Amino acid sequence: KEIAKWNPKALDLWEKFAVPENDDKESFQSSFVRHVTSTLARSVYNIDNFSAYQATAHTVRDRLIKRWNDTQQAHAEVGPKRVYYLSLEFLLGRSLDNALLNLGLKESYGEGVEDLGFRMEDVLDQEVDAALGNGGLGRLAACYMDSLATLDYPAWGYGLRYTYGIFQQRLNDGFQVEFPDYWLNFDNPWELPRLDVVIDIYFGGSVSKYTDNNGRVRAIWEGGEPIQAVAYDVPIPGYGTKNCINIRLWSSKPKRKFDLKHFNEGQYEKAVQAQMEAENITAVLYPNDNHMVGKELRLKQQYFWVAASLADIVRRFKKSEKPISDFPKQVAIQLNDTHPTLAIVELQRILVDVEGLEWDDAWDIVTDTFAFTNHTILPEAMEKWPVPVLTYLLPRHMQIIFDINLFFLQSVEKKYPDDRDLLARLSIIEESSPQFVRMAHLAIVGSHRVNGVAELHSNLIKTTIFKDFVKFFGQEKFQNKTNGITPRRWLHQANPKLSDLITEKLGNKDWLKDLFKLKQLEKYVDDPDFKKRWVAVKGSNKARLADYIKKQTGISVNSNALFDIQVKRIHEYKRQFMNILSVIHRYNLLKKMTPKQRKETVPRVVIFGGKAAPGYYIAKLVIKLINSVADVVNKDLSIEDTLKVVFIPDYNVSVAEIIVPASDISQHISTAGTEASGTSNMKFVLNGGLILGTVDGANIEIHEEIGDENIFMFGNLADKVEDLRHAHRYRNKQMDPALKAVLDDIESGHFGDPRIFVPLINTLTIGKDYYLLSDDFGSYLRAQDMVDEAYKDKDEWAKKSILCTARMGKFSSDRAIKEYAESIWNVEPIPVEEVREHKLHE
Ligand code: F58
Repeated sequence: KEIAKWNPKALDLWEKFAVPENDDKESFQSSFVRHVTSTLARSVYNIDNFSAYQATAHTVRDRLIKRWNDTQQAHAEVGPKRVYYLSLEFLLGRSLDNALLNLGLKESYGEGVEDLGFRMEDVLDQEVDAALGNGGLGRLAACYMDSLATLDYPAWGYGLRYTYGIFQQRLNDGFQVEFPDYWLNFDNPWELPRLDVVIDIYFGGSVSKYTDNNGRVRAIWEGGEPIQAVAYDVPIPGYGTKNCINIRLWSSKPKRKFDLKHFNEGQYEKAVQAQMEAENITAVLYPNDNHMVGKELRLKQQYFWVAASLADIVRRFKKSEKPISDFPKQVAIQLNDTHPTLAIVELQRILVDVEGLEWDDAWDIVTDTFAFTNHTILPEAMEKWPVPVLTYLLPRHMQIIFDINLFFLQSVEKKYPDDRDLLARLSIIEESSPQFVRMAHLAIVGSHRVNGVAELHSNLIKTTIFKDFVKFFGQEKFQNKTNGITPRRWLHQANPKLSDLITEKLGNKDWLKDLFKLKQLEKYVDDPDFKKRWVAVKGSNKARLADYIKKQTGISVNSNALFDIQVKRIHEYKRQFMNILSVIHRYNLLKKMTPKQRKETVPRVVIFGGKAAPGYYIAKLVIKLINSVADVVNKDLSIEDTLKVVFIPDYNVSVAEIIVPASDISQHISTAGTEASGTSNMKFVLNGGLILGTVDGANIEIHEEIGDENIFMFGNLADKVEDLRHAHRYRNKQMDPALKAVLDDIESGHFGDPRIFVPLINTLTIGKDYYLLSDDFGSYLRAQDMVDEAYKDKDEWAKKSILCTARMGKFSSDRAIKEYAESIWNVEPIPVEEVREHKLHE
């Protein structure tokens, strides 16, 4: 408006030169060449695949920014309730292919690139993954952002911009070695630095009390050291919509560039120390999966992130000029696990200390705003922080936590007088020496909804770790939201051939927005031509994986063999150890067979992949054992290619996109009750791979959807696990003979120096076999036999594969997000295009 007043003709110019919406081939090519010459300072004479990737990425980025701006403007216009997803991890993977597909540009830009002398495949392959996450939890956050954007929800993600993402894994003599993942080495076209969005975050200092004009005692926190949080925005485009949402990642930066006092005293090192410490906060992603490490820096990361995010959220709310009591009507905040729990305390602090609200009024706003998702039941993963550390870093927050606990325990006591044990069990403070703050307790008390991530898991947390909270708060507060995955990345992008075949059969791409439409594929299960094409797609995906394996490991595998895959973080509860033990068992059987018997068996390629946390000794030994077994088996010509074992190094999102479409069988074999949900199980089945799994996590619901005939389930049930653990101590000698034979084989030195594996084997013998490998080994082997038998009937197998895909509608992250939106957040979609058109007509 100001510009129009000053120069009435200016707006016409702005209109004329607005970023062109043109998505045709020529517009792409002109933009590509412009970026090569202006952005990259290169020319046709010195451009390689990497520069071609950069030029393509920048062209797409221009389009994304346009949508991003339009979306933010439309939201500002309507002023809707927004949802904020706070996650310490967003495991996005690559962005270019995804953006091209979601924006509908893949074809025209693909042709455009080819005309200019490049192959789109090679161009896409230049991108490094954004690997700001460990595993399931971080990838779930990325799938949820895709669904939020696709379903037109006004949503924001908030996280940290780590300089180093999850480490790169390489193998040295079969052992894992870790290398830093410096993903920002080259420019990152997928982020928009917002150097003007800067927030000061304080640590330390002290609290003093004063009496305000109304005679009320108030607290002020002062004297802390400031560190700056700088915003970097990552646009997330929806599929088949103009909606483009934002993930805001914070990067830490020193407030003052230099400590002049030290510098003038000639202490240069001290002068830069503060600067380095500030930058350290967002330097590195902690590489643990399902395990708490109580590092002070980790706690600083958590507070830095939630304080910056809340300041940003409150600032945006205040622009609406609504009364502060309307906050929960405008803002829903989802806590992805307990990592952002300090946000509850920070909002209470802002409302009471800064806005001057009464405690109870503030607390109602806080609890109406937050909801909390739990992702694990494992005790070693539960976050707790020592009170002395919190007191020193965040003195005011520690006082507030004590007050929250006091008022909470008073209300418990009122309802259940004389139950001191109940008070101790529910308390947010663990009364040990030193005391600890139990973050899950704080998250439950400060939220209006708590959810688990699959039915079994949600029921288990209600009856075990959170049982007392259910008794106090009632059932309604505790819900289930079964996880989901985005079909855009995990079928359309990762498996283009299958996606094309499905689209051809169904007549359109509507299934990508309504996955239940896949049901229509069931009509064709007995159509020989369709089955043949379905099998051919699987075959070509297996050939693609075989090529990748050859390139990465040098191992040649036969792509007509059964591909049996277990890829996920390496953890004792996930039982990769049990898998490799069964491989040894298989190998020994094959060796004993006559050539004729061998000819009748189903050849297998057993594929592993996954990272072990750098400090997780037993998990690292599992990787070594897999590689040692692979060395022996793959060299043994006597078994005539009936078995190969492969460990694919550096498993990550983009590698998963090659692996997932290529499975015949994938394994999800956690001890019952330990895997909260699992999400790779969904990805494999959606791509027509069958699963071999335990009665755990989302396997159970997948089984319900796809039916008995299409899944191989085995093992003890969750309700037996506790008793079996107790029984164990007495019965080492009765170990399953097949298991014992395999352990003997390792100990005999058949797979290299057996001394290396002693601590691993001890987990089953001297240890208590906590994850019950001995109890499940027999039924596991029987299930494996059933897989072999079933695979012999190729026609039946093809039918199972089709039915798997056809029945996976439930596991779209769109379904999950709609459930969150309707029964937790109370937010509505805002169709950006409609808002803009409406605005134009005004
Ligand atoms: C995973 N948790 C669950 N945590 O293990 C898996 O069953 C579930 O499907 C998935 O969440 C999504 O709900 C998980 O990945 C982590 O990686 C945390 C990272 C930060 C430290 C603690 C573990």
